[in-house]
Amino acid sequence: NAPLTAPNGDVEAAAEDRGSARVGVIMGSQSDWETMRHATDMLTTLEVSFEARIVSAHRTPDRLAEYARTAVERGLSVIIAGAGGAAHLPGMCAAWTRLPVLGVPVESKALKGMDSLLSIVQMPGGVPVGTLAIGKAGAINAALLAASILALTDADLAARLDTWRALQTASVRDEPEE
Ligand code: RP5
Repeated sequence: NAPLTAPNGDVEAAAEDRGSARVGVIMGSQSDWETMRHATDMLTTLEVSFEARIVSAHRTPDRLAEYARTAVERGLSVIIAGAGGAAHLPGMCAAWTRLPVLGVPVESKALKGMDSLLSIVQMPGGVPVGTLAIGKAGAINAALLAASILALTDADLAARLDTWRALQTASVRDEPEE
């Protein structure tokens, strides 16, 4: 599958490409896109097809239920969910689907993302959300983890992931530069 990208950062544009996406990237608000675009950038780099949508657990609860309940039948394999503050999105998404859900705590203004992190990570036993770091690093790693999951059954993607990791390793200098 060709990667489905949001070339101009337009979440809705990416959403229009729904159909062949393997990873669903959802976020609670347009304001989360600045963080979550790092996940979609990495998916694009690894040539993993995705869709990006705004789905709020609080403001659009019916949209969330519809999205998560139909995720399997629409062909998604992994969902990456980013939210900030009272970040119920990943947990509520996980309640509606058996797909692996990777949660990205978006950095909030008031509490710097600690609220987001604790909201996402402290799921009760029985409804797992794989929780990543706060902010950009978490978004990047969510994409890499999604790719690792898909690579278990996709040799071409596994090779691309190995190459990306090797390039990262090769880019690290032996000594610091002045
Ligand atoms: C959460 O509230 C969103 O995930 C976002 O991180 C936060 C703030 O949303 P906005 O007020 O910017 O729309 O639901």
